[in-house]
Amino acid sequence: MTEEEKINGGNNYSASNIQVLEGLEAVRKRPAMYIGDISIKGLHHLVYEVVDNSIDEALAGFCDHIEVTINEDNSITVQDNGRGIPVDMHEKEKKSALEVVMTVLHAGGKFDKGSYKVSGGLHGVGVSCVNALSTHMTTQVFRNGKIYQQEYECGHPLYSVKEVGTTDITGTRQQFWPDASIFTETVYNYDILATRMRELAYLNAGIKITLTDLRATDEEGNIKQEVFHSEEGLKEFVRYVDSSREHLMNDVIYINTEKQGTPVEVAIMYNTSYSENIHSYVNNINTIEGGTHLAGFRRALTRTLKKYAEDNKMLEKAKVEIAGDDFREGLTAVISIKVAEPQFEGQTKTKLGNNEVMGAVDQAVGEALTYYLEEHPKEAKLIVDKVILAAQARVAARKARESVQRKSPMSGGGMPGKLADCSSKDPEECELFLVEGDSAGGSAKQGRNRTFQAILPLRGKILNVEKAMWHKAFESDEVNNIIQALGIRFGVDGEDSKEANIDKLRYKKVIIMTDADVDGSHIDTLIMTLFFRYFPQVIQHGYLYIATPPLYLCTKGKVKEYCWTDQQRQKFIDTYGGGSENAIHTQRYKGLGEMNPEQLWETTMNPENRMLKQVHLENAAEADYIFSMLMGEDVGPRREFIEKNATYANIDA
Ligand code: 0RA
Repeated sequence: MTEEEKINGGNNYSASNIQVLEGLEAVRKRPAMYIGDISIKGLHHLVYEVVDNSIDEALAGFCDHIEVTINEDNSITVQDNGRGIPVDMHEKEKKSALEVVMTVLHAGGKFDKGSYKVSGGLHGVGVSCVNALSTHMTTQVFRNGKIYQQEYECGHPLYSVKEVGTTDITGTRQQFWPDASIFTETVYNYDILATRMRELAYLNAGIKITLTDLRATDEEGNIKQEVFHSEEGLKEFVRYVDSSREHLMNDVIYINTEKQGTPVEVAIMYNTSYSENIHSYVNNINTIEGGTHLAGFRRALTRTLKKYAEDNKMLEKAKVEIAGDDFREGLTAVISIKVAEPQFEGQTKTKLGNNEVMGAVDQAVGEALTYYLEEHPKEAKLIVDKVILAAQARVAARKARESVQRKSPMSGGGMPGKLADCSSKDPEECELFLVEGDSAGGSAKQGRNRTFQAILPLRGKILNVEKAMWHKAFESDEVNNIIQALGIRFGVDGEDSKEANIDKLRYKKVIIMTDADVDGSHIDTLIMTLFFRYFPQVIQHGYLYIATPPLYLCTKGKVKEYCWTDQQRQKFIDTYGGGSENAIHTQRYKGLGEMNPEQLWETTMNPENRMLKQVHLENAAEADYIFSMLMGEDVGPRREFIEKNATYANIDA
């Protein structure tokens, strides 16, 4: 840019646009209000926001390829082959439409795109937010045979939209550099972006999304790149999520229709597992809290299967009352609907409130499922048999629970005998440590701050709930102890249900504390599986953590330092031993048991010093896929996955 352009830019944008600048300043002042948070999560949401606009253009029917590139300097480029953002003069704002889109909050909605734009929630805040939170952004529009360009710093245009060349393509190209003074983290994670791009490709059949990482080349100099593209949409999504499960049906039940003006897409598969996995989306947003679309789906499923089973006299021999939950054991489904004006409710604004949607989904699923059952009697019988088995297991589970509550050795208040509770009763400040083994449990009890830290020792490997029927979990002492200690109840008002109720959760920090070895990380995974399958709300609220005991204690004379990594240990040796290990004493901790209570407190339990890893649930469908593969029956895909990923790091990413 020439000096002259800079001056022009200044003249054009300083005086007359105070309101606009204030808008973007607000985003920079309170970024979390607009993009959720300023951590690694928010950093990745910037990409989703830009890609969303291209997806909208694709849904309008004008774009079928989106290229996302992580550049070497951790900037991101998103290019689509749509019509290109309009560049003509915007009547009211008296400047290029492109500039309005890039610099005015929520400007996206001012164009009549006639598609399903989201209001509220994490998405749909507009590309101007990304612009505001980037030190630099460059937009190029390929349109009318010309290339138009504008650049910005922290959302402020550096010059008016200008022509920079000619072209024979159409589309929009955005490149942005996230502001390191705003985000706590500015290095992009390929896997996080890949997971979302894969999901978007399944949710929007026919669109090709190319993800390229220019930071990473393999030994042969090949650039890391994946193309996500699905012709069959949700049908393939369900196959992917369920790929390591054994299916009850030949193929996915697939519904793609429009009811009462609402596009409804649903894919359903029954498998031999014991969990219910329904993933629902509204306008490509994962509605983890459910809502009216999910309610409509459940209602149709229950009504249709029940009627089919009754009409065919299949329930008479069952001798148990079938509950709603029973119809969903071993069910994997994805529901994706588009709503013009979605109302998002709930704690995380991911619960759909629109009432008119319930009937639309109910009708679509009811009709299609009725037809399927009539056409596939063999598979219908397998499904109904499975439902009856689930009902019997549920009744057995209730009996197991009741007998535990009657006879098990509980300390005061119905708490497990092994629990060393804290004195505070305020969940906000209370922490529960789930500790591997009685001996480490003993050290933790001695080392803890008993005001707010409770200890529950666990005997070795807990039950793998991925492979166990529902009632088996309630026959396990360890699982029961965890449920009792946490204060989790199942079902509301005494009604039988698999839905956990965490209203009376007794600790808002639950910390898994295991040895830093292979067995320890296996136990971590078993416990995370239990939480994910039985009470995912605890993870969703961010209450589940993993403690990280140090690997070494390094000593030189009076200087003592705990080290969590080999690099930290090497640094100690370099600093205090002149690079020689001889003058240094390093003690390697193999297990928690090797630390005395004071050391355990100091390194792993004291909030002042400890380092906790929070367990995140960023993408439920992907977590479902990973847990079923890691912990399920089928070993083939598990081996492949572990070989590809080498560590378990992905499951808490
Ligand atoms: C408004 C109107 C038109 C296209 C777009 C927005 C548009 C926005 C983005 C954002 C990323 N890629 C995009 N591609 C298109 C239609 C203008 C016309 O009538 O040609």
